[in-house]
Parts: sequence; structure tokens; C-alpha cells
Amino acid sequence: MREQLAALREEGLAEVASAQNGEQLAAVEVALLGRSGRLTALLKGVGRLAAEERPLIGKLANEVKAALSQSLAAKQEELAAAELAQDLAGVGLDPTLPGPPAPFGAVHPVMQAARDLEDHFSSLGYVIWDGPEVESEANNFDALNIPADHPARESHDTIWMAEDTGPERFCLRTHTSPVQVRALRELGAPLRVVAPGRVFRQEAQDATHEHSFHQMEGLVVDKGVGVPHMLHAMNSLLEGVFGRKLETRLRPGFFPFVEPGFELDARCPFCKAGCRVCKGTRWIELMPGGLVHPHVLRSAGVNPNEYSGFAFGLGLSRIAMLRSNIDDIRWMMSGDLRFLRQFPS
Ligand code: FA5
Repeated sequence: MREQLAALREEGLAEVASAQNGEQLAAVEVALLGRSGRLTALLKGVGRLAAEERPLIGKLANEVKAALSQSLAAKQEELAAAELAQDLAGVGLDPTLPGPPAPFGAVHPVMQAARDLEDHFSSLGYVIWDGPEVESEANNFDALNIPADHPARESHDTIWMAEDTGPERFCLRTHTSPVQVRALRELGAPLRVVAPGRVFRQEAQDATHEHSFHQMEGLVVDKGVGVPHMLHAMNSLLEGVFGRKLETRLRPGFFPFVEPGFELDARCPFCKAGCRVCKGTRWIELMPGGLVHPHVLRSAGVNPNEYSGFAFGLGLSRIAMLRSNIDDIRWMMSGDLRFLRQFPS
């Protein structure tokens, strides 16, 4: 039986090698290793062998089977590659040519506005600073002089993290102002930073209000900084981002972390006599700001007798709306390609 197995191995390997295509190879496999194939037929004789011969023959049979299976697999790969090459040659395809270009996305209008503003402020010597979207209650409210009973801390305005995270409470930041405190603590005074980023509020949505939107914080702290410096920064940023002078108005505004506080509004570009975007007022609230409250400077370890500063919180999503003529903020997060394709970068 040893000789028969050796012969099966030699002949089998030769048959595999001479197969011309997949069909022939399949037939060779069945004839060699199939249920009624030559190996099975041979092994039927094992029962007639002496008991001590049987394990040796069994081992040899396994080796033959493994050798034939291996060569069948290798041959199958070889034939498949040859068939593919033939198919490609048949259709005149050059596999070395580059494929069709992948479709490119574009930069979202909010990010386009953010990048332009970052360029504008970098050119004025500001540092771009980043803060986390999950923020501590201490940074989001306490350090900013927002009192413990301020309505903004209520759960219908602020999205709080689960309360079992420890003694400190965390929330999704409701504005980019906590980055003022973080930047001051890390960089110290004097400093000039802008911090773009996403913020979150429990908000009834409408054409100008989203629950997740973008702001850009600005903070300048130095000796002798005052309101004229703030106004210059605000107006120059609007010119930088719109490429022209916008009609704006400044009115008093209250924020616990600035004193005095202001609101800068821009003339609504969508109407002449009031619309749903400006809610009939002809003005769009764009950018509050003011002189940094001494409490904020002190929370960050800066001496308010030595330094003063201004801060502003720009509604980046609203800037993008005005700039790109988008009359409903809800388009921004819709993920609708018909909307996004209108803003190639
Ligand atoms: C603030 O968030 C203050 N942190 C801004 C600030 C910074 C004041 C520094 C003083 C000094 P306010 O809640 O008004 O303020 O939001 C700032 C701007 O974000 C608004 O003028 C508006 O343009 C935009 N904004 C506010 N709420 C929404 C909303 N739900 N959806 C889209 N944009 C909004």
C-alpha cells in the first residue's frame, strides 16, 4: 500500500499541474480526493493490513492528502490570476492606470467661517485656544461669576452629565466663555486668544436657535485695555469675515462675567421690513462682549489692579448664516447633501 500511496501522490501532483482551467482542476480534485476518489478507494484496504501497519499507513495517507490539497489550492490561485489577466486584456483595461477620482467633500460653512476668523485673528497676534465640550460647573459658571441660583444653571437650559460622577458636577458647556478661564490659567496675563468651538443648550429650536451651535470666544488681557480696544476688535473681525463694513449697533447687555457689558447686533440681510430670521426687528444678535469682570481675572490668578481686558462671544453659526445667506440655522446640522453641496470650499 505504501507504493500505491506514493504513486497516487506523484500522479496526483502531475494531474493538478496539467489542469488548464478551473473546471478541469475541479474534476481532478473530485477524482483524487472526492468521496469516490482514488484516495478513499485506497484507504478501504487498510482494514486488511496487519494491526501494526495501520497507523503508519494512516499517517502516510494524511501526508499524501495534505500535499495534494496544498497543490490544488496553489493551482486554483494561479488559474484565477491567469483568468483575471485574460479578462482584463480582453476589455483593453490597463490596471496600472489610476482609478476614477474619489468624490471630495467640502468644508462646512461654519468651519469655513471659523477658519477665516482664525486666520484674521492669527494675523493680529492672537493664539487659537481650545477647551473641552464637557466642562465643570466651576469653569462654566462659578469662575465666570454666574451665581448659584442663575436660571441658566437650571436643567431646562443646561444639559448636565449624570450626577454620579463625583462631588463636582459636569455639563455640556453652554458657551465658550469657560475657555477664558482655562486660557488665563494656562497662559497668564498678558494674553490674546480666540477659542472657537461647539456649545450646547436645551433650546426651543427656530430659524436662529439650535441646541448645538458654534461660538468663538475672544479674550484680550493686558495693561490699560478698555472699551475702544474691544470695539476695534469686534468691528475689524466683522470686516475681516465679511470683506465689507456691516451695519451694526451696540447696546448695553448684561453678562455676570463682564462689566460693562454690550450686545453687538448686525442689520438683517434677509429682509427690508422684518422677517422670521430677525423676528421682525431688522437686527440679528451676533456678538455680546464687555470688559472682563475682576472676579474672572481673580479666579484665574490674575491681579485685576494690574491688568484689565475685554472679552466677546461671537455667534459663529449666525455669522456663517449671514455670510452664506442661510435663512435657517437648522440646515447646518441637517446633514442634507443638497444643502451642503451649495458651499464648495
Ligand atoms: C454668551 O454665550 C456669552 N458667553 C457671550 C459673552 C462672551 C458675553 C464674552 C460677554 C463676554 P449669548 O447667550 O448671548 O452669550 O450667546 C452669544 C451668541 O451666540 C449670541 O449673540 C448668538 O449669536 C449666539 N447664540 C446664542 N444662542 C444661540 C442658539 N441657540 N443657536 C445659535 N446661536 C446662538
